[in-house]
Amino acid sequence: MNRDIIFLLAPGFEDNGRREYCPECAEVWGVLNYFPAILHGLDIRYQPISRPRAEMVGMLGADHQNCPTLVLAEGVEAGASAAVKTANGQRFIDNARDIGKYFAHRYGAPVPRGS
Ligand SMILES: N[C@@H](CCC(=O)N[C@@H](CS)C(=O)NCC(=O)O)C(=O)O
Repeated sequence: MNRDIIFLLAPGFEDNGRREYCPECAEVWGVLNYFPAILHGLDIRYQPISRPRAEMVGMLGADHQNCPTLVLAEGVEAGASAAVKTANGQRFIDNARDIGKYFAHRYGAPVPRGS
């Protein structure tokens, strides 16, 4: 199985003089905790809070460093509802709610309510 790549910030990082977490990354982790089978299809790559996020820049370019971002595995069908963008020949989804919709499409997880 070709694995999707997901870029997330680590659960706790130092910024603004305190420890913080990224609420949107936590939303993704909430879905993964509900439906852990999705994890088999994912390659999780933690990024630093500081920019540039070298691994993301290398893959998507400097304009696409949002976390969470999911990069679709090659050849995978994205599904009609997914907000897929393209950069450097890679297809990606850069917000938590649309990543949830993609999980529903690809892995058969429930759809986020309201979407
Ligand atoms: N609309 C995005 C927003 C996510 C967001 O704001 N992520 C922050 C971290 S909490 C981020 O990576 N911002 C870009 C940056 O820090 O360079 C989503 O829903 O996933």
